[in-house]
Amino acid sequence: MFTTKLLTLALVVQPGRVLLGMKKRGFGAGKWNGFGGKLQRGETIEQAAKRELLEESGLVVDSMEKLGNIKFEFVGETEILDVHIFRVDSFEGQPTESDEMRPQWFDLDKIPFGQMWADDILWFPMMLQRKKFLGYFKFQGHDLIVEHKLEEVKEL
Ligand code: 6OG
Repeated sequence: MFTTKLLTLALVVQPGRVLLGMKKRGFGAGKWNGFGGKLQRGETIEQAAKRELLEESGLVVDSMEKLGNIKFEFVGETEILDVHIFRVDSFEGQPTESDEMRPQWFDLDKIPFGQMWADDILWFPMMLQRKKFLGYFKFQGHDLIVEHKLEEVKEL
């Protein structure tokens, strides 16, 4: 019996660079990633994405663009992570370290894919080109992708 957990992930992009956070604790600790997390009761996915971005990076955003949805399965586990991915191009505030994340800007030709989830290198190019995408990744452990599908779509 599989269960699904809804999660958000926001990538903040500026001309020539992207903001990533070093995850300091919990799931994915030690990896650079966008900012996000679980929905709270009563929240829409977009509300959760904005709240998580604010909590983890200190940035306030007005609008975000929904670009992707990826479902992750882990061999031996029954919980599917249903991650909704947003791109943010304008924001207010300064990136600020939180308990969970240490934010840092990366030039687009120096994105640290070697220290990120293994799926990221496959969909980041689409995200950076504002293409919408749907994906499914099956992981064995936290580093090995054993199966995946990724497609560009017109609408999510
Ligand atoms: P918390 O458990 O900290 O939320 N996330 C992933 N992000 C990428 N790029 N690849 C994955 O491949 C991921 N699995 C989860 C979603 C976890 C955060 O990590 C993201 C959330 O933003 C497996 O609340």
